[in-house]
Amino acid sequence: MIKLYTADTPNGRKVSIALEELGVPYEVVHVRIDQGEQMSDWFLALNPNHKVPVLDDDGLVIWESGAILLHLAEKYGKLLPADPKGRIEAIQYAFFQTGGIGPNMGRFGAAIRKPEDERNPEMIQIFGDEVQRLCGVLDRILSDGRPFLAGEYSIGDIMHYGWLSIAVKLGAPQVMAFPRVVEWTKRIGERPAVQRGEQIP
Ligand SMILES: N[C@@H](CCC(=O)N[C@@H](CS)C(=O)NCC(=O)O)C(=O)O
Repeated sequence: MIKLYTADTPNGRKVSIALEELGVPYEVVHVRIDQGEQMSDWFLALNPNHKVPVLDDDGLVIWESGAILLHLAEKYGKLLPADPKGRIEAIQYAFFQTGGIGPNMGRFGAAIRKPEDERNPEMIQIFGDEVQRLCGVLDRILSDGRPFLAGEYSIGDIMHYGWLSIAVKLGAPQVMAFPRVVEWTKRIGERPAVQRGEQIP
């Protein structure tokens, strides 16, 4: 049985969205990161990096959302194109997210959520500009009319969706400046499996 340790965050939801898309049964453990539960001994034994998501697949424990999605896609033979070029493209987009949109949107969000008297305008500018630049890159990729990043729907799309869908819902100008990115985010959000995965936990 698959056990997913997650929280109501964009990174956690990547995995519930993928599991819903695969139609695989799984058990959910809600890790209360709002209460610091990720620092408890039992959780550190699963992930020394104290972050969700973590997947326990019958004793095989995996952390880092990209590694988890790659494992699931390979195990169930879905969410990765079958042809070698499409397959490595999907993996490339998954890596691109963990080094790009993930950390930059995370830090941008943290910077703008600070109380007004603690806000650092320089940090907001730096991370906001980088988010906008990365959205411009995605826009350029989508400009050839492809419906999804690697052609067909893949782990590369799921990795990007969580953060970008929040930004679109909030109307963040860094993302709204790129209609193709907004459209692609909405296309993913219409999938029933995505809507189910977004309800977890
Ligand atoms: N690179 C990691 C990022 C995971 C991550 O940042 N998780 C956040 C929630 S979105 C977390 O658990 N934060 C708790 C902490 O840092 O202590 C991944 O892709 O899995």
